[in-house]
Formats: sequence, structure tokens, C-alpha cells
Amino acid sequence: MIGTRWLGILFGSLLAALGLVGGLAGSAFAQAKLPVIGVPHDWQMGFPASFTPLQEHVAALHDLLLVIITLISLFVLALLLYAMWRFHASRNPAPTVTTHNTVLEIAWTILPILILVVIAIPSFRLLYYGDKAPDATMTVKVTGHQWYWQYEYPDQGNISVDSRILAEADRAKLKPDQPRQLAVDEEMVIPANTVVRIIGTAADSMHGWTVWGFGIKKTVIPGRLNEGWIEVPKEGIYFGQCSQICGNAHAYMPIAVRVVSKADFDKWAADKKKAAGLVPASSVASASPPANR
Ligand SMILES: [Cu+2]
Repeated sequence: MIGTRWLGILFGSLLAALGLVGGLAGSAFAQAKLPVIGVPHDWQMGFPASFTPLQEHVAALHDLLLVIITLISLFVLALLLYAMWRFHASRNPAPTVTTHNTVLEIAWTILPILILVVIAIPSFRLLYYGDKAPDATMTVKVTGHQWYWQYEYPDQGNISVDSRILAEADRAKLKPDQPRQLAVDEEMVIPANTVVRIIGTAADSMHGWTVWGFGIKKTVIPGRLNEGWIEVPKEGIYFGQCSQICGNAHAYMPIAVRVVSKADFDKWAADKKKAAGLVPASSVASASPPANR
């Protein structure tokens, strides 16, 4: 017979297990016109669609945890209802004085441990999977500023792009198919099907470089470099927002990523290099002055 005190202990340990579960879970315009892919839609529930392998793994772990959490919650609910019914004063006028049950106590210690191990294995695997990309093809350095983003490309001659939100009138004129408050003047441009290492830092306050559906949410911190990676198979335009309260224009530093073919990326990078005066002077005699320097 399960006493109410034991139920209290059981409930407490299950709540602790749930807390741990929660802690571990927790979680273009171009040469050719690109589709706007990574935007929220009306009546969406759950995660955004997965656009990178990393986000697919995040969604899979979330689904596993959801099943485990649901089963635990239903089990606890059933125990509570049973205890309320079975041990009601009218049905149980003389309460038992039993205080220990060794088998039960071992069971409610061992079972939560096993559940946590089952959760910890895929959780840690995912943490390390998203942590670093040893085989990255290229690197983009993301710097958060108050209040815009800067993208530098050390593998492309250190070209640099400042990315600022478009005023609504400009967006309607220049990028009407992109959502207001998310369209920027210059997107971060990366090639599709390429492992891109993201290193992030900040110039002033902390910012958060987060793109929905990419599975990446990097808090960028002045004086530090944080690393992550993305690989986006599908060409298109994706959006995100700063996810670290960083000051009074925090809401106005959206992130836009333009994923293009490798050929288009090379062309874009070459144009940027030329504009920044990063190719031999003889071949750019008529180049305009550096745009971003
Ligand atoms: Cu910010």
C-alpha cells in the first residue's frame, strides 16, 4: 500500500526529474530572386521547420522528451487521483502506520536515474554535435553591435558586411516580398550545402544571433568568441532576431541570411572584394572606394 508521505516523496523526485528534463532540453535579393523560406506563418505551433541538420536533431530530441515527459506526467496524475480516491477519510478511516518499503524506495530512486540516463545520452550527443564543426569549409564572423549585425568573411579576404533593418518605406519599395521588421539592407550571404563555421562576438553589449529553423542560438559577448555551425541545403532567404536583450533598439536588429548557390556566392564575394579594394589595383582601376571600411 502506498502511503501519502511516499507519494509526496515520489511526486517530489518526479518533479525534480522533470526539472532536469527541462534543463537538458533547454532550448534576397540576388542575381536570381530567391524564395523567402524562413519566416513564421499564421497558426504555427511547435518549432519552426528544420532548415539545417542541427535543427532536425534538436526537433528529434524534443519529440523524444515530449513523449517521456507526457508519460511521467500521466503516471503522476494517475497516482494522485488514485491516492485522492483510495485514501479519502471516508474510505480509509484508520490510516496505516507503515513508514518504509525498501523495494519501493529503491525503485523510485533507480527508475528516475535510468530515465535521466536515457535522456542524457542523446542530449550530450546533440550538444557536442552542435558545438563545433571540425570540417567547416568556410567561416563567417558575426559581430553584434548596438543595433545591427556585422558579418566578416576571413576566407574571402576579410570582406565585411553591415546588416541593418530596412525602414518600412524602404522595405515596401526594395523588398516587398520580405516581412516588415525583418528585412535588412544587406543579408548575410552563404553558399548552400556548405558547412559554415559561425564565430560570434559583440562590440558593445551582449547580443544573441538566432535564426529560426537553423538550430543555432549563439549568445555573442564582448571580448569572447563563441562558435557554432550551420549547413543549409536549400537556397532561399531565412530570418531570425537578436535574442539577448541588448538595449533600446534590441527589437530592430533582425537577422537575414541569404543562402545562394556556390557560384552565386563566389560572384557575390568577388564583387564585395572588388568594392572593398581587396583585389590587385591593376584589375580594379575603376573600382569604387571601399564600401564597408
Ligand atoms: Cu542585440
